[in-house]
Amino acid sequence: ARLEAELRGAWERGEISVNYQPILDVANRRLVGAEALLRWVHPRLGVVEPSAFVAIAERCGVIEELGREVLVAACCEAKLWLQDNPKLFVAVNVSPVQLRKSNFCDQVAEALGSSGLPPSALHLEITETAVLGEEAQAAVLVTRLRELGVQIWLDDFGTGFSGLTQLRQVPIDGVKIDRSFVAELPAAGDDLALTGAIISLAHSLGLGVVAEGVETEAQFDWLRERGCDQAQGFWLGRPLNGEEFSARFLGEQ
Ligand code: G
Ligand code: G
Ligand code: MN
Ligand code: NA
Repeated sequence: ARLEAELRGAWERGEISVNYQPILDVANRRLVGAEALLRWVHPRLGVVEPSAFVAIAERCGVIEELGREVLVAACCEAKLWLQDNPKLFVAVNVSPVQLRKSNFCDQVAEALGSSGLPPSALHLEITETAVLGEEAQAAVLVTRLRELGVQIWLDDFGTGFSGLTQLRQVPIDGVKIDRSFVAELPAAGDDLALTGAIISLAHSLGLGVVAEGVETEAQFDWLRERGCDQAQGFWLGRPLNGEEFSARFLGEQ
């Protein structure tokens, strides 16, 4: 309850910021975009991971405000990148709680409008579990969002026990393979077969594939051989604040 109280107003107090983790093209290792990730530096506890506070923010409703702030901040940051590399995108995580709000589409349009970011440079990451069992409603919302020109990617793919065929009625642009699958690569076993199957099936449906949590060169090589499109992970680059990200990745290619 204390953490919950402290979470209210944490953004306004400047304790929460947005970091950016690079996403690279697997074939040539060039930067294609970045995922926006929250970071809370708590005055007493130090860094609190999003895995520890996003759930609290969802429970107490703070996620709505926080989600809007992240969207605007990420769009403004990405707008700066485009001066240097007009093809980059920013990927923003969207909580199921945000998705269920009737004004979410308007929030996205507002963030695009106020930042001047071209819609095609914004990818929204929605989780598999947010869609599961609600495919029809999800399809309507995703269609509206895509009409704005943004891309929709399914995050944490593989953890929700859905099949891609089950999700076919939701018009997404691609899937992000959950890092728990990537962690098992390239050792032989079920995950090996599963990850390869996800890539093949996604491609056969015309979807893009991003592998998350790439921590070793061997994992990266395996993914490249399988034709995975994009990858992110500590081996390729850690999340950085906006300034560090620009210094490290822009103006170099
Ligand atoms: O950085 P970390 O591994 O702790 O992130 C854990 C989770 O927090 C991830 O599932 C990630 O999607 C989520 N997360 C990070 N930033 C955001 C955000 O801006 N909004 C939402 N809804 N989730 C986020
Ligand atoms: O669920 P989501 O994909 O949004 O989660 C992203 C989270 O994964 C971020 O919190 C980020 O810090 C974390 N992450 C990114 N790369 C790696 C990695 O290579 N290994 C591990 N363990 N976590 C990672
Ligand atoms: Mn994500
Ligand atoms: Na994920």
